[in-house]
Amino acid sequence: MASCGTGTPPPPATTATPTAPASTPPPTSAPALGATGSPTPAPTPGSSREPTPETIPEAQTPASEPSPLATPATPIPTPIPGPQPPPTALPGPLPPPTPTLDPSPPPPTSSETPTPTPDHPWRGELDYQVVATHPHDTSAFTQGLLWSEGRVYESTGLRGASVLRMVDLTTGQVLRETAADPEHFGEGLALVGDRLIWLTWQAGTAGVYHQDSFELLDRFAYQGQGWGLCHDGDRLVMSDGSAALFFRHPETFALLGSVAVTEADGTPVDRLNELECVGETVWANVWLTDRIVVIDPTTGLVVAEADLAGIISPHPADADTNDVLNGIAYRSETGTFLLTGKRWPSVFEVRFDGGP
Ligand SMILES: [Ca+2]
Repeated sequence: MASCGTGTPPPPATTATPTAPASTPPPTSAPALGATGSPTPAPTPGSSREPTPETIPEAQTPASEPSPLATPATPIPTPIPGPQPPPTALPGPLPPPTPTLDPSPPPPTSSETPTPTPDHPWRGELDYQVVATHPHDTSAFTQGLLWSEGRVYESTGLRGASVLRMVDLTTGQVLRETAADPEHFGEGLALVGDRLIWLTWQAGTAGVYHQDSFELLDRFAYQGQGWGLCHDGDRLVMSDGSAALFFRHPETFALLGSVAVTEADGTPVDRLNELECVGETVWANVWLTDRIVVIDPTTGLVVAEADLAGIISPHPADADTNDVLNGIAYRSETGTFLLTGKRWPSVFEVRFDGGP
């Protein structure tokens, strides 16, 4: 499981790159300045809050492997009136299909508006309490976050600065770290057994690292973009910035299927980002917002949501629109969640009313 573990924590690495722990601000429940739980409207071009492509890559280009919900990048050109080409001969026997490493995902498994089920009834908006505030490296452009065996595992983005880290929660000290290829932009992170799987945004490759040594053990190739990743104990669940979740084999990374994620009224929930598998649900950050959605992966239905707009003040995104809420890790032994954001000064430990 990506989120739980009771074994003995590994000893601190001698090769660790210590990072000065950030000071720990007091827990706060003050409202955020200007933040809302609603999706952030597109920034005004030229404004100081306009995300830059370099630091908000997810908005830069469409996925090379369009998701079932993706919008075509260019409009279909209107045919120009004029002489028509001669009729094309009827096609002959088609060549056998060429197998691909990672075929396009199948269409969403449900074509009807999903409805809450007795197993996953609508839970509404979740209230929460901050039970602890921990330091977070304000240079960490957080893309993936998980908890295992008493440690935080975090992956960060930005080309030339993407790292995979083992971090002490209470001090913020980096206990072990490895860097991505400078050409790679790090993305989501999941744990399968003792192997960490770390996505890249556009490079189509995921690194497989030993949880303790951070030794690079393997690589998986995939098509399309990598955003969030979590392991539900059976399958990997992956996001690509669209309103779809993709399921992959935890050992081979083979694509197993996908599901369209929607609100109760059928509206697609776009921009799914960092993920956390919690029991039979998938929790997801919605990029550029303070909203976390709880998804039933069997139907794609959002069964609950949380508005974290008030968890930090001043809100880092008010100073830099890139610095949004992103990072969910579940501590199964305490039933609490660790939540942070890109270059946020704190990791907030939160308990949601009613439990996970
Ligand atoms: Ca996570």
